[in-house]
Amino acid sequence: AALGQDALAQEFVQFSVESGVLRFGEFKTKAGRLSPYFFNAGLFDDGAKLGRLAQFYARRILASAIRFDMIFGPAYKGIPLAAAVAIELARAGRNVPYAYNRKEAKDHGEGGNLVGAPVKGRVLVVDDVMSAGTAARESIAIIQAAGATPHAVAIALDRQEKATENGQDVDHSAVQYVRDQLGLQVCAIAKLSDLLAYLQAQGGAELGQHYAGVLAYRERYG
Ligand code: OMP
Repeated sequence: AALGQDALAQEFVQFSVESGVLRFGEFKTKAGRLSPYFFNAGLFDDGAKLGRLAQFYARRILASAIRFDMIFGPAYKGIPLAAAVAIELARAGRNVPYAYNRKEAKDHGEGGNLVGAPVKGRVLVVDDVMSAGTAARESIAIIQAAGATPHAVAIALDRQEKATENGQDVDHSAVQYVRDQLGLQVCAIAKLSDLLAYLQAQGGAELGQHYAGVLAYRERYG
């Protein structure tokens, strides 16, 4: 990586591109934005890739000043992420409880929508991507309903986009909104700016040709 760049983020972007997780083309995001790139964390789809992904999260989380008592993985995609990150944190000497939710209400057996450790204390949400911030708000509501404190969110990719409120774009970024209005710290392995730096560094190579389109997207929604 070039001087001044975030080496871990550059390494992660490269890993994501090589794994086919980060792709270029035309994609519609959850917020209805037409994006020239898409990050599909579900394609970290073997043990080695999932393990490596968890190492990236753990390094970022441990290097951050974020203090937390437990990990929460929002259904569905956050569940394997939270589990893998919990394993990796324990390996690094930080063994914390983890829990996740199910989307379907259960009226037999143990009951309730939460599985795993009791949801209490300062909770770190482990999720895949933040775009407009809708998923983060859903996790916050679940944690609050359990009587715990939503404290921070760890994501693989911060798309650095404007938040939406009631389906409308607003002037602040999703991360800004989550930090300032909802009071949660956000820690991302990589951001859109890291992806742009990576693409720019490819120059005339095939990947470098996506730079202009991704930059234009940031101008529009960033
Ligand atoms: P927000 O809820 O708008 O922050 O969007 C985050 C969610 O969008 C993620 O949890 C994914 O389900 C999905 N997503 C991706 O997985 N990768 C992307 O590159 C973009 C999105 C998206 O739809 O914005």
